[in-house]
Amino acid sequence: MRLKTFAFACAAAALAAPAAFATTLPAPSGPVVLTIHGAIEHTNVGDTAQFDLAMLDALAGRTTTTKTPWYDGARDFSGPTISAVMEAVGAEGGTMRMVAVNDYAVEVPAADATEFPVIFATRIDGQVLSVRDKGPVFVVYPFDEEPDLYNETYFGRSAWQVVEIEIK
Ligand SMILES: Nc1nc2c(c(=O)[nH]1)N[C@H]1C(S)=C(S)[C@@H](COP(=O)(O)O)O[C@H]1N2
Ligand SMILES: [Mo]
Repeated sequence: MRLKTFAFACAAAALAAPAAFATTLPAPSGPVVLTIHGAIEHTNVGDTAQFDLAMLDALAGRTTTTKTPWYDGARDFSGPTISAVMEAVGAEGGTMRMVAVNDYAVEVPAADATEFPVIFATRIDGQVLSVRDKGPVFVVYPFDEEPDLYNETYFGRSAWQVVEIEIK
């Protein structure tokens, strides 16, 4: 019985291995919207992981319908989950330092992404978020599903116009 369990665990680990130990990401072919560096295992341009929009779209994502302090009423935000992006780069740190185009930066605990389905929204109501309108990447918490998050702590972590993330 114990041996069987062990054998099963080995088979499962072997199956998981190609993804878990992949050392490269495909290179971006379109305009780069997000660059991740620091404590990551998987890189594609030097020691950074760079994503174009198509690469972000290929990751597991979701649509979060929620009100926010920044728009009238509830809107549909969609994009990859932060956890999917962190998995894609093999993030190993406990903190994600989000850096925005206007040099706003905020440190977000990596645990937020495992506790809640936080997304890097690339679209609002199906339209690509332009830099003029909080794009290319906007950190969106599921406020309507998790009302306890609707406060200044999480508003501050709701960085918009994010272009760079340092994992540390
Ligand atoms: N890119 C960017 N994102 C940002 C900020 C910023 O200045 N730039 N401010 C943060 C903070 S500290 C809070 S509380 C809210 C502020 O939203 P408000 O400017 O609408 O009050 O957005 C967050 N996201
Ligand atoms: Mo804030």
